[in-house]
Amino acid sequence: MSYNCLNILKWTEAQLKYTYDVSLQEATPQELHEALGEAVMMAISDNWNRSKRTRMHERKAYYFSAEYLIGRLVYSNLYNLGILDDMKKLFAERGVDLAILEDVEDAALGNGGLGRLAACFLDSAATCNLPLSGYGLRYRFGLFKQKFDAEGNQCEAADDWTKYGDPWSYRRYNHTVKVHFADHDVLAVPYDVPVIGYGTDNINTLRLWQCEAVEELDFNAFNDQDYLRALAQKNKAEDITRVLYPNDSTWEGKRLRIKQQYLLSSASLQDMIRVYKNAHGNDMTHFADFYAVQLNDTHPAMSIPELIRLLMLEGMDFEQSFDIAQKTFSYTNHTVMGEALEKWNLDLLRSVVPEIVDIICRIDAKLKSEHPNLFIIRDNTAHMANLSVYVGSYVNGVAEIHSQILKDDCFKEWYQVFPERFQNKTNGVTPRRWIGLCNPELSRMIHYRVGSDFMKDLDRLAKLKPMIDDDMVHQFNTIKRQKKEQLCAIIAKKEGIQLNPDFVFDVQVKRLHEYKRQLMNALSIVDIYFRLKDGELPYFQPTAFIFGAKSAPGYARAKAIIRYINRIAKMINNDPAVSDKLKVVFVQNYNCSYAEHIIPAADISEQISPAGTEASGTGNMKLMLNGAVTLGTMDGANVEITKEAGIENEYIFGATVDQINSCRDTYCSRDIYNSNRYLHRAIDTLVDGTVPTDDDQRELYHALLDGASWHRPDHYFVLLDYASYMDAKLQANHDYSNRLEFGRKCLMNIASGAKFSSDRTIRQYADEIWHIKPTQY
Ligand code: 26Q
Repeated sequence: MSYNCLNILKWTEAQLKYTYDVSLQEATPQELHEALGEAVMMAISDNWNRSKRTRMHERKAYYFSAEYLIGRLVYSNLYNLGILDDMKKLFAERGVDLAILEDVEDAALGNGGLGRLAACFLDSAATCNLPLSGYGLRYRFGLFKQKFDAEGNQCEAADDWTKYGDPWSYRRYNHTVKVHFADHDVLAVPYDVPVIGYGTDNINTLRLWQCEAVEELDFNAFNDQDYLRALAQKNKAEDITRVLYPNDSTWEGKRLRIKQQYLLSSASLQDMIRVYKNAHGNDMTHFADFYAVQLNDTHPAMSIPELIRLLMLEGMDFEQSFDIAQKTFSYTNHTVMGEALEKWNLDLLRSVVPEIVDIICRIDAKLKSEHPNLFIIRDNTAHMANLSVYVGSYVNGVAEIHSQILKDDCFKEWYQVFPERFQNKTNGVTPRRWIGLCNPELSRMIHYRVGSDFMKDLDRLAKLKPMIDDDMVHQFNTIKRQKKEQLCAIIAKKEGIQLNPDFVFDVQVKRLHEYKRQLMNALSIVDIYFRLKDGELPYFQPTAFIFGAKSAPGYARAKAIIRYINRIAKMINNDPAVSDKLKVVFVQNYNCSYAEHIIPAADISEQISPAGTEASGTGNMKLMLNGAVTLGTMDGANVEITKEAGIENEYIFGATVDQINSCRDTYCSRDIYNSNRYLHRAIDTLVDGTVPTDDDQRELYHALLDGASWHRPDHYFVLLDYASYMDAKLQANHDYSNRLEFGRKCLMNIASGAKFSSDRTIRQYADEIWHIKPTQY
């Protein structure tokens, strides 16, 4: 079925009239967004309902995730419906530029990679007609909004993303469930978000739970004290889904976090059991025949004991319930770093969800009786990753190298006992948002060459390879230049900094973390700056270094790195001696929508974590697909990107996993500091007053050279990799001067990007883990 754009336009106008009493031309961006959203929701309702009904009796998969970083939905929904251009035209004819919707806020119900991956997976499953539903949490406040103050500090503001409403979800109060905690019962109310497939009538569902109090306020029935108590109860319930935890790489053992996780787990499973009974009756023994559940890291791992508990309430015994749970669940690991692994103190856990602790203890006892060398509980602490490996069908890493490290290292003992459970599923990104939507100019160029709808079949990209010639390179370079101009306008408006589109755009956009080594990038820029001033780099191609990153609000070192980069940016941007060679900009509030502008404009993609630390990375894939070359280490998906595109088309540097492991014990960063005068000079700017220095920056300096109580010196090997990093960086810069050759490398990246479509990833999950098939319409 195709959609009638004129109807959608008419409904939008009607909504605007009766809700806000404004015309299309008078509407604010937020009003227009509300009205257009409601009109689209009406237009898709038949298809959405049909998709649900068709699936009733099929085997299905469910994605359980505490985060969905879905970003702005209005453009991607119109895009996937195939009506974005037509709607733009219709609005333009009436004097309204749909670009005003750029002012609409992102739905940032996630921190970074893991949350965005969940969103890409939903898009791909819907597009591939796969019966996959998402369950998550509807946080009142998403990831904080970021600004920088005059000193370059990150300042956080609440992200009140539903302030003007949320046209993309329906509240389904009739499917509300009760969730029990030690201190109170609460209601979980579902909000359904349609997940619109591209080039298909299929529409899947993302169901997000919002927590509410059980008791409705009854003004007459209460005396004053009861009234206040009831209000306090209401707040206490609503607190549970009040805010997304802004940590993305360190685990925090907070009580409220347990409540979030249990709410997600229990509500989703109760909902699944209701659906199961509707379709298959009250005999729960076939639950695992119809449902597969994927745990997005261990955040929803309490689902495992919760399903066992719920099945036992249905009359099954522990062994039977365990068996069903084991068949139902699979677990995706997203990190190898110890500090990110969830470990709950049992007393804390018991004080919130006592029934769950009893079941975890039974599971642990069973494990220890079968495999005395393995454990879930140790030192009165429950290790959620171990629980997820034991009571699951499969466990997977998110890139080849990461999955190998899981087997060799993190889960070594587990791999010996359960080798058949371990799999790899290399991440991917949805080409709809990350090429089609954000780079229509490039999409047109590709479409013209490879024909058909490559958006649905990214394998067609490979057809470009034999066609790459000077003509295509010129065309690509022209498009890249256009995307840079567009980004320059946005950065000028948002940051007040004018960049030159003739510069090389060198981009590092991702969460801020020491392991991602934004500091190494910054040091190299300071180094280049000094060398330029000394006249040592006569052939340096003018470069704009662009950063985008949020730090966890409590992560002092990460915040110090942001401040340092902002200060070197200020120094460099204000120095007329380098103004025609160097610019540095750290954009504020990097998010999905900002990414959609930055990524298509990038020439160089910085993916510079020490080998063995970045599980996969997905920004690297988005940048590759938009024709940036990777300046990176042999880490995460960089390894596979390099394999696909050819090492001659990337800039690979640094120690490998094996090299890092074999030098770990003897590594001395200070020796390198003393022997590399360039690096020495750059590092000194952390403390010598070249830029305003503070205690936290002095602490960064000492962390690199002396270590701290909790880490050895230079825990992430900045100094170890520095020289080869600088070589690779200058080589890429030099190569840029041959625009034909450089453009050819960029095109080789695009032409080699097919593997990194999340369509490929999700089909592998469907085939090799969930055992589900596309729905036939
Ligand atoms: C845990 C407990 C308490 C509060 C927060 C958290 C928490 C939240 C989010 C811990 C970790 C995360 C997110 C992790 C993440 O985004 N990992 C990234 O996942 C990507 C998708 O697989 C990979 O590409 C990245 O390499 C990986 O860092």
